[in-house]
Amino acid sequence: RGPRRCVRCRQPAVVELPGQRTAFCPPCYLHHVRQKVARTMAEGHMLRRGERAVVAVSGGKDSLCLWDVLATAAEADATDEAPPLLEAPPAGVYLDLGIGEYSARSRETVERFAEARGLPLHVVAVAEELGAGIPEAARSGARSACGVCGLSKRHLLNRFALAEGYDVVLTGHNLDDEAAVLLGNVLQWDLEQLRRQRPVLEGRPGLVRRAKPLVRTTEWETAAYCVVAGIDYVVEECPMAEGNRHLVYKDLLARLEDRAPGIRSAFHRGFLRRLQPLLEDQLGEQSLAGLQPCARCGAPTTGEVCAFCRVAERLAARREAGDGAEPLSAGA
Ligand code: Q46
Ligand code: ZN
Repeated sequence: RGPRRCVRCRQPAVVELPGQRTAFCPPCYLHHVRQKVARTMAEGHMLRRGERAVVAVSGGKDSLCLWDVLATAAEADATDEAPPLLEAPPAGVYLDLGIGEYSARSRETVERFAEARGLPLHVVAVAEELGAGIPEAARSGARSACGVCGLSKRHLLNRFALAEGYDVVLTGHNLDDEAAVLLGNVLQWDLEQLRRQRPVLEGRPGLVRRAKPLVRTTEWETAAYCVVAGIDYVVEECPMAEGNRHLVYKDLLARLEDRAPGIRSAFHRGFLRRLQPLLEDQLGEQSLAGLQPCARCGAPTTGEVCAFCRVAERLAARREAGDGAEPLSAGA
């Protein structure tokens, strides 16, 4: 048996997809990922013609892969097989989380990527908006680092997109992430989180649409894309991730996938087809009805003051009281 051949052009293959009987040469592999993303976006109605999108970039493989795919698609000529996603290469927005060296390296990586391709990049510093970077914010109270980080990302990306007039924020969540979040939500039977776990969260007054074009693309595929496309990305994990349950779920699913190739995708796809629509029917209206504008910032929230503003107020109060040095709350 000779060397494996690319399934598209019959040249020698360099990328063999685990669990799938396909292999590609470098250009056809990039084409394959771009096609998959284009299809996911079209089927999910993630972007409508003429809309402005911004890509949330972290410096990791997923978000840089996504940004590259979208920038390339916008430049592809109209006869290319991939349907055009955007009229112009999209801007990126980088959220500086204030996590020491890790954030500094991530920012440099994103800036280099943007500069080399002539893509517009915005930077939002969490410390400026929240009053402290993620590590300090986590030390100040009831939420874990990843808890404050997640809510700050959602809040600040939305605020940025609203202020700049973007129609949609695109994020680099991949299939491995989505399946791990799904497993976590199922283990807790968190029905409200399950209802909200969709590739597209439609916009409404005060909330910009959010979409995840990589929901069908695995982490392995985005890493391979970056290697083949020559994209330099931050390989190290965020130092605050330690002890994060998400990583445990991800690891469990990766081990399952080794034994039963395709199971992760079947798990996630089955949920989106079978269970999520039922939850939306049952719980959708009810959860929309409970939203009102935050008394401080106006963002839609279920309470009087949104979670982001509550953390910011807590930080400000501590600073006023002059105690910034409380130990990390265990297991928070
Ligand atoms: S960046 Fe933020 Fe992640 Fe770091 S603090 Fe946790 S949530 S692990 S994607
Ligand atoms: Zn608020």
